[in-house]
Amino acid sequence: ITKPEAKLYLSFMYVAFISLFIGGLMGLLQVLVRSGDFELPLGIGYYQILTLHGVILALVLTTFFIIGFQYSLLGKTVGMSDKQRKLGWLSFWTMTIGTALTGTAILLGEANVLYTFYAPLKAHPIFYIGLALVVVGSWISAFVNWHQVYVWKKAHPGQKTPLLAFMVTINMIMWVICSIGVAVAVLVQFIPWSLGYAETINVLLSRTLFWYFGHPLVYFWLLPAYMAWYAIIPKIIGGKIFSDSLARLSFVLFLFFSIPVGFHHQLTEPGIDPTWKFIQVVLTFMVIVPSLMTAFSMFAMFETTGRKQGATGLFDWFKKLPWKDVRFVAPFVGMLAFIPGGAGGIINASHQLNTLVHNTIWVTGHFHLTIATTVLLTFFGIAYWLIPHLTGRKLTPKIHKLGIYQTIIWAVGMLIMSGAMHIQGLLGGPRRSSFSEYGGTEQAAEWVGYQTAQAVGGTLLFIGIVLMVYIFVDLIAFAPKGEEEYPIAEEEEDAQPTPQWMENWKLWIGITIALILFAYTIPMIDIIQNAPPGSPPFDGIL
Ligand code: HAS
Repeated sequence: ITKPEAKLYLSFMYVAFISLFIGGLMGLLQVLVRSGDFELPLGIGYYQILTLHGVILALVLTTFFIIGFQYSLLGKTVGMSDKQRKLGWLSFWTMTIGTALTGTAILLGEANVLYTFYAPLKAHPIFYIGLALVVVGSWISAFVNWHQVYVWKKAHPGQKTPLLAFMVTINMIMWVICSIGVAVAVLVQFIPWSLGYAETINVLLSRTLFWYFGHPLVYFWLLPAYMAWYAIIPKIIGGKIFSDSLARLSFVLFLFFSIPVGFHHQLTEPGIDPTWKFIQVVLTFMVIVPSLMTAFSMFAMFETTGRKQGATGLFDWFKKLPWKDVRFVAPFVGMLAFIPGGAGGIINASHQLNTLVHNTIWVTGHFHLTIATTVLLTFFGIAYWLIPHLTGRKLTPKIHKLGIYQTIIWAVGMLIMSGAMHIQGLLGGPRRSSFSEYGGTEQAAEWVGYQTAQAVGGTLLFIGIVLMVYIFVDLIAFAPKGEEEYPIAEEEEDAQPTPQWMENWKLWIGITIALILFAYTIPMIDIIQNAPPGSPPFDGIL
């Protein structure tokens, strides 16, 4: 990786880690407020900090980390030209300006609409314009990524695209197809409405367009973590990729089934025919399959590697894993968290069970296990080698140790916070609410202990964030100069060759679009034709 390239990739990382700190601080304030023992000073509103927390962590940190990481993967596997790098900067600045606009609207208290910005909650137009710029910037990066792969393919006719480049291509195809939904909602519905050109807004249409985007969004977060699990972790533990074809197939399945499933976020919403909800629930169960394939693949890779290193018996291979290497330990804890996190997702997706957990703080517990543990710990695992690789420094034994403490603090904090959220959710505790005794009801009194536990867990998580930011700064500026490897694994020697049809992009995109049209056309016509008179804006009490 050349110096100018490293500068580009690092810029994305700076924004990601600054976001981590700001978003984490907002999270700390929230759990403290919800414990009932703390009040926000200076007239700051609960929904102001909740919006900042959600937007800056779920949308900004993730997108910046992912795009920076993906650029580096492609730079490493297929190369990056000067022109592509310049366009890379264009994507960075477009996204950064968008983030600054959106952030300003939130900080001024003009956008207390949370990260899902459901209508009829209404924000200042700058909030939506900023978000639109973030999406446009990410599209520029998608086109740069595809161009990088295209140029490589032209220079290497008949060769299969390197696995990581194939994975980035899929993730960005999924991202562009799904973000068209949110772009339409923002440009056609929200911006004209917030500017006063449209008096009303079709609420159900805006929510449906949001979730058409919102569910694949969670896989846009997950797939870069899977890239590391499939193709980087094997190298770190001294093994090889279990199966190149299986890894590619699981990514293709994600492309098919990530998008036509948004209704599982809208199961309790009126105005959508139950048949279509049922169909999208079935498709949701299909998107579980590639994660189960990944789980299988990880176990197989761990066991094969351990046995090659001399492990015998049923579970000896487990001991052979490099337990002192933070590049492995952090993502591994992330994998462990995905076992309950994924099981929770399956519960959410089951229509009848969803009626129990929907809009309760159980859902918050679910996504703190998935995005805030599985994905984030994997991103930290990547940062431990990527940052020193880019800055020309060494990951020292001291940082390995600190990183393992960081992982433990995170795991314990999350166990307490997310565990308490799951239980409180089952007891009916609502999500997205500040502290309240609800008029002294008995049920609300039951929740208070769990809210205190969330404050304890959340405080530990904030300590974890401070430690992670310290590690980041160390790897940027203070760690000793040296070379850190960019670990990309090879395939097993006896692997079957990956079939040519794996790269039939027209077929993959064709099937994806056909599934989307099948799952969405009729309900969308229904939602548009039978729209009730639009809702007036609701921006009174926040
Ligand atoms: Fe989810 C709500 C369903 C996965 C994130 N989800 C959310 C929200 C977020 C989110 C942010 O159906 C809240 C949105 C909002 O604000 O309203 N989710 C699922 C399903 C899955 C799933 C079926 N979610 C994720 C991932 C996320 C994420 C991943 C972020 C990255 N989710 C839902 C539903 C709702 C929902 C409903 C709406 C709820 C409502 O009513 O509002 C599946 O993809 C999960 C499949 C995963 C597995 C796990 C496989 C396990 C693996 C680990 C293996 C471990 C190893 C370790 C190898 C089946 C791969 C080795 C261990 C040794 C011991 C050696």
